[in-house]
Amino acid sequence: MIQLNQQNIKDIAEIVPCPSYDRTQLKTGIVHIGIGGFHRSHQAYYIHELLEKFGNLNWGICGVGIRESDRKMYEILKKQDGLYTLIIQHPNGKIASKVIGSIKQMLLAVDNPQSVIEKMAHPNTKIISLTITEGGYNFNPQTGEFNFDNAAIQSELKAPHKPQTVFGYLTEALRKRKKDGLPALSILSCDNIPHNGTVLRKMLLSFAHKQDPSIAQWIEKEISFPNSMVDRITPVTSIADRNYLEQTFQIKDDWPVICEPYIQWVVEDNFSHGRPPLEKLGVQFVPDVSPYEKMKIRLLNAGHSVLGIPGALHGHHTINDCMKDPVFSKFMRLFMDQEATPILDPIEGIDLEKYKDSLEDRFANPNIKDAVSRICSESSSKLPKFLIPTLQDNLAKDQSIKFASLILAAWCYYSDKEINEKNEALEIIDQQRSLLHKSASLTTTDPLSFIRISEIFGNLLESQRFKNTYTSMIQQLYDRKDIRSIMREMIDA
Ligand code: CS2
Repeated sequence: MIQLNQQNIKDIAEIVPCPSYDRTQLKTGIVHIGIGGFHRSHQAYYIHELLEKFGNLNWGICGVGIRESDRKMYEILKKQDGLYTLIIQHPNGKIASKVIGSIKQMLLAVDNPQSVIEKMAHPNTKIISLTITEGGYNFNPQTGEFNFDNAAIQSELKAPHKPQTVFGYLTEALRKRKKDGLPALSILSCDNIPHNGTVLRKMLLSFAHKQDPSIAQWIEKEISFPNSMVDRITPVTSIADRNYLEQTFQIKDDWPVICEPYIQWVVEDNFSHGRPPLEKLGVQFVPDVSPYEKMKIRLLNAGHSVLGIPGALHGHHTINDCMKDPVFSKFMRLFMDQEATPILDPIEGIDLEKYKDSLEDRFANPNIKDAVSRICSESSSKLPKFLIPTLQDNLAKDQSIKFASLILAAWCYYSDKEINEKNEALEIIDQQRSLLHKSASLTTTDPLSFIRISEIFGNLLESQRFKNTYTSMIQQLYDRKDIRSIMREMIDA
């Protein structure tokens, strides 16, 4: 067995493709906060390909973990000198593995906060990018305003030199850049949030303004926050994936990444201090990302939840299992055709029918095995971005709402019972799990209790049509009609 690390790279290169560029010469041009599977299958992959094919060594990545829960990744990447294997799983069974070398190092903020600030404020750093999940932006979904009632935020406001959250770190690092007379940089959000750059800018400015108005002014004037749409399905790495590398290649990689072959990145071309020439690899730089991100979030991400939530309740374990079930795949397509597509604007050069067909193929990839538990995780921050706006748009336009409403009713039932219809415990990962459970468990006395969580559902209760549709679905579920039968009746209607 060969341990994946820089020292063994020559031996490993005889088995799987490895970086051919000189990693010792790599400079850190990008500091990335949130080194999970997705960053490693997407941005770090693109940068690796850039280094590999065009040898532009100024764009290496330094990963940053802000939370204690990032320690495992930190330790593994440290042991492996930032190297990891990307395993690309094609639907036809072909597997393409390669070792990615674009992450030069990783820093763990809880251990060494100063090293993170210095790296962000280093003259070579031109971009700080982020994948901090939909919930990481710390805003109230109902008002869209920054949430100051957060204990960590409160403590950083009082002690600017002791940052704890992304907002504290960014502000402290930018303060140092300004003080050192360094040029500004770009802060690039790579999360599935509509107008992700604009939202991040607004949140950071709210925070910075309260902490130090002079730095807020500087950020407002100097820093760009490009919006971007990111896409590559990246399931959670399983033990079987690690075993695959060990058994097939005798390579020991403690945290490889699995992904589909498809990859897309559409970025607003608005960078304060330069950017890597990723257009050479097919990244689309456009003046306005909004139509692309809306299409992706309202079709792909929502489509995932439309399969995942009822899928979990029924007892399907993966998204491809849901797609194999004709009731689920048809239901999802009808949701896309009848509820999501009508609220999308046409996009030049994109045929929405083909896009939806390709989503069906991607979801059905039998080798991705994307767990419904990953899709359902943090639904409380995903659905207000992926699904509820579609419901609201359709209510306003008097269009179909039944498919999306069933997903909310199913989510209520799922949150109340916390077991699936086969009596197996659901794996529920959600910061709001107890609130969701508490509200859902009042449903038998108040059928709308779940929807009263206004931070998630906004003003849905103002619509009588929604209340009627949702209540009739809740009744069916609580009368113990199984989710699949309800879906089947809806697709047959
Ligand atoms: C998924 C996304 O988390 C989710 O619910 O829909 O992670 C999705 O797989 C990616 O955005 C694909 O680009």
